[in-house]
Amino acid sequence: MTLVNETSALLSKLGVSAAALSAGDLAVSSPVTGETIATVAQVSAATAAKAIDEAHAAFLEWRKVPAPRRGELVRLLGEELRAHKDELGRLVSIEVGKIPSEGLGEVQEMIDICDFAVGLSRQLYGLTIATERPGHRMMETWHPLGVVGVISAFNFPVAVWSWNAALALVCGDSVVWKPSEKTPLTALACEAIFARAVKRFGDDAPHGLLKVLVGGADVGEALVDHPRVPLVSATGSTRMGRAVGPRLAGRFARAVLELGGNNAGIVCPSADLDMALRAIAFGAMGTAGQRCTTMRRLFVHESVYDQIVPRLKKAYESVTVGNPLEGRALIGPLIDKAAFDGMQKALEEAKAAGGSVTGGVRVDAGHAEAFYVRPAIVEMPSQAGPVMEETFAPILYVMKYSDFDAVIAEHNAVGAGLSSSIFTRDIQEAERFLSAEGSDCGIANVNIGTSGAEIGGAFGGEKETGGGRESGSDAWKAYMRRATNTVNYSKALPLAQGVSFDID
Ligand code: UN1
Repeated sequence: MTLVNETSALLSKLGVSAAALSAGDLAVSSPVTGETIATVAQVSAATAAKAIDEAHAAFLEWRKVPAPRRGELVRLLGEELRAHKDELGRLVSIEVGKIPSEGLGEVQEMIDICDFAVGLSRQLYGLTIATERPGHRMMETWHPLGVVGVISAFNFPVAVWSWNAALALVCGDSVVWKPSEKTPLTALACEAIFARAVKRFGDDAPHGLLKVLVGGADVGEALVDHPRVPLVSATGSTRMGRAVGPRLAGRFARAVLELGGNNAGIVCPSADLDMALRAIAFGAMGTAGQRCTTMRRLFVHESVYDQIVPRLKKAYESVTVGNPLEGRALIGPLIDKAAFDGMQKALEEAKAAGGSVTGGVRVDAGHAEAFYVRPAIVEMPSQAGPVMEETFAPILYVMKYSDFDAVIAEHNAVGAGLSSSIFTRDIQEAERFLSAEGSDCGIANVNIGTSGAEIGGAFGGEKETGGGRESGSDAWKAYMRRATNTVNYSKALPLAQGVSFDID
């Protein structure tokens, strides 16, 4: 079966009509072969504004539905995702080039966040607070916020939406989603899956609870500027975040930003080297380096450098790169030519800065417009040049260290502070890495790599990563507004000493 036919068959099983695949002028190509697999319709900024108004009307109804009942809708969404996991996972593989286990893994993250949010729908707790006033009670109440705008990136085309949507829905919000222009098909599939859940749920889910807006930058801007969108959760590049953040701040709207990651690992003298090697290989090469949590920098203690780096190079040279839809490739393609060019540019800069490059060359998979590349490992004399920047491709910069304090400082010296890990069996090193003077990232791990964060923890980072938090822990609070309520059940109204009003 051709890729076009398979895509169409998958989408029809998922509930998207074949007509949608040739409905407009946005060409969707699969990075697996580089061929165009659909041309879908895009909405205008005016249509986007209308959709936001409809989502706002839906919010006004949805906020009145009790939270545990809202949780039931998300439970049904989780069921539908379970039932369609294979198809949606395969579609992710076709649209972004993930290997099958990663395409399915992404859908599993969606299922997991649904389960989490269902539980959360009965746990949107506020505190009861001791008041200084006699005969009073003080408490906090969490209320639905409004329309939540979601802007997602190509690399997690469905999971990021679900981390936001599952929470937003149990919190009583409606959702307007602008997926990456590179991945509209998986977004249309999610819309259809959600529609099935709504159908099973019943009439108390208002029309317009989820709007998917396929479109360009003007649609993103419509979402960012619309006064009825109190929160925009945007995942993507730091450059995108720099454009979105100030515009939201300008109208006092909230932002959940998940931006770049220039994540590092540190291998200490006492590390279990086999374990470290496996974790580094997975974290640095997995998803062809196109995760925000990809390991991009590695600091290795000089005493173990020669035991680990040659083995790592061997793994880089032998890993199978190829078509993720057939065979046993562990690394699929880059998303497009721009990604390949960006990688080559970074490697040239690294060489100019004294780096020694292994790998990084294009792999011929028989498709002129598909960009497969052997992952690159670059031994650097110091942390300089392209090492300071996130390049969204499989490049691991390796540096030697000798002093623990100095390596922590180097680790923290880059702009993005998303994920980090240390490999050590020395408890003092491990604890110092996790302490206030250790890693400055939103995710800090011991003896496990930088990627593969579970949905139960709050996902996000610091500094140029945007400071946002999605998914687990208390991330839900960003999707609600808090009121502090004070109730006076006494017969008196205490005012400041010496203050009284003549009201007779
Ligand atoms: C991302 O790359 O945008 O921790 C998210 C991970 C995944 C999420 C990555 N659970 O690698």
